[in-house]
Amino acid sequence: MKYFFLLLLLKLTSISVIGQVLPNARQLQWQAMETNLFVHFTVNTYTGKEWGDGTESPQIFNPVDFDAHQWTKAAKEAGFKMIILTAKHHDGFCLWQSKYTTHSVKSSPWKNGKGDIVKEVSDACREAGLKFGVYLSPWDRHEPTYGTNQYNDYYKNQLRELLTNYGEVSEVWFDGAKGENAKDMKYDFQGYWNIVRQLQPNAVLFSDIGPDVRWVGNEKGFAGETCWSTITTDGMDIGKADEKYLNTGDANGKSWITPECDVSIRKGWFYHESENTTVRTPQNLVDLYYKSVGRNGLLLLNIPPNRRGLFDDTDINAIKEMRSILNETFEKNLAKGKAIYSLTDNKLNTVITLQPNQIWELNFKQPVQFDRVLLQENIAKGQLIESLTIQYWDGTTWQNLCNATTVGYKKLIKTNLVETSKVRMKIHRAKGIVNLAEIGFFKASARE
Ligand code: FUL
Repeated sequence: MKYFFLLLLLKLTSISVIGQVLPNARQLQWQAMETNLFVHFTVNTYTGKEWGDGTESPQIFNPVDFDAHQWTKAAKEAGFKMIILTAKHHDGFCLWQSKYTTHSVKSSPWKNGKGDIVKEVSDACREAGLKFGVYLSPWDRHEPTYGTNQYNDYYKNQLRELLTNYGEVSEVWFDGAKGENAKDMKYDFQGYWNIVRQLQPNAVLFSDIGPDVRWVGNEKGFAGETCWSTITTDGMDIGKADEKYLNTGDANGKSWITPECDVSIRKGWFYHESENTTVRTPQNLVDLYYKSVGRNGLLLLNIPPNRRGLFDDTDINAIKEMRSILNETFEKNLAKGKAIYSLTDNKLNTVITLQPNQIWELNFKQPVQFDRVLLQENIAKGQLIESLTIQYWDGTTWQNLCNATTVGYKKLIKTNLVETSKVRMKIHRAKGIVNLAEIGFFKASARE
C-alpha cells in the first residue's frame, strides 16, 4: 500500500513536468543576466538622422576620442552584463573591416581607415568580463545587391566575418526591417541562424519571434503584466508579428522564447545633441527594470555614443544611479532568516514545491515594513504560476496585499507600504506543481 502511494506520488510529480515547455541552458544563462546594454553607432551619429539612406559618405565618421574602455567601464559599474553593438545599421555602413564592402570604417578618416570598432569593443568587453553581442541589420540601404536574392550571400559573408574574427559572440540581434525595394526578396533567416549555430553555438538568437529570445512587441522597454516565456510561432513572420501577443506570450505556447525589452535611454536610438535633454532619469530607469526584468523579461537599454565616440556623462550617471537605487531597494530581504533558507539564497534551483490552492505562510516574528515583493520560479522546470494572491496580517484580520498573474524568472510587485508580522500566499492557478525558488519582501529606497 505504501508503495502504491509512493508510485502515485511519483506519477503525479512527473505529470507536472511532462508536457511543460522548458528553456535550454543558453536561454537560462541569458535571462539571468537581467540587464544588457545596446549601443547604436554609425554615420547617423554625424547626420542627425535615425535611419541613414545609404548615401552618407564614410568621410563623416570620425569618433576622435573613441575609447571602448569608457563604454565597458560604465556598463560594468552599472551592473550590465553584455554590450550589443550595431555592427551595421540600415544605412549599410560597417563598423568593422569587412572584406565585402568599402562602405565601412576602412573609408573613414578615423585611424586613417585602419580602425575597427567591433574589434575594440569586443576586446574591451572580454577584458572587463562582459559578454559581447552584435546587431547586423538585414536591411541595407547601401549595398547594391540588396533586393535580390544574391544579397543573402553578402549578408551571410558579413555574418561569418563577425562570428569568426572577434572571439566569443554571445547574442546576435536580427532586426526584421525591410526596404520597400525588397518586396521580391526573402531574407534567408534560417540560413543566417544555421551559420550562428555553427560558428557560435552558445550565442542567443534574437528576432521578433526567436528562435531563442523574442521581441517584447514595443520599443518602450516593458513586458506585459502577464508575461509568458512561451509562444507558438507557427504561421508568424518576422517583421509582421502580433505585438500584443509578443508582449504577453501564451500560456499554451509551444516554444520557450522569453521577451527582450529593448528601449533607448534617449528619445532616439542614435546620439543627437538636440536630444540631450531627453535622457531618462535614474527613477525612470528603475521603473523600466520593474516593468521588464520584474515581469519576466530582460532589459536591453540603449546608450548611444556621441560624435567623439564616448557615452555622455549624463547617460553614465543615470545608469550608475539606477543601479545604486536598485541595490539599495533589494539589499535587505526581510524574509531572510524567517522563511526556509532555500527561498532566500538567490539560487533558482533550490525550491519549495507548492500545489495550487495550498497556502504558504511566513511569520516575521516581529513587525516589519515593506512595499516591494519579489517572486521567482525555478524556470529550468518550466513557467507554471498563472495567478496568486498575497495577504498580510493587520493585527486582527488578513488583508489583501496584492494579486499577480505570471511569475516566471522574476516578478516584482510594488505594493502600499504595510507594517505587519505575517504574510501568506495562495497560488490559485498553476500549470502544475510550482517550484518556488525565491521570495522577498523589501522596503524601497527613498530615491526610487
Ligand atoms: C528597429 C530599427 O529600425 C531601429 O533603428 C533600432 O535599431 C531598433 C532597435 O530596431 O527595428
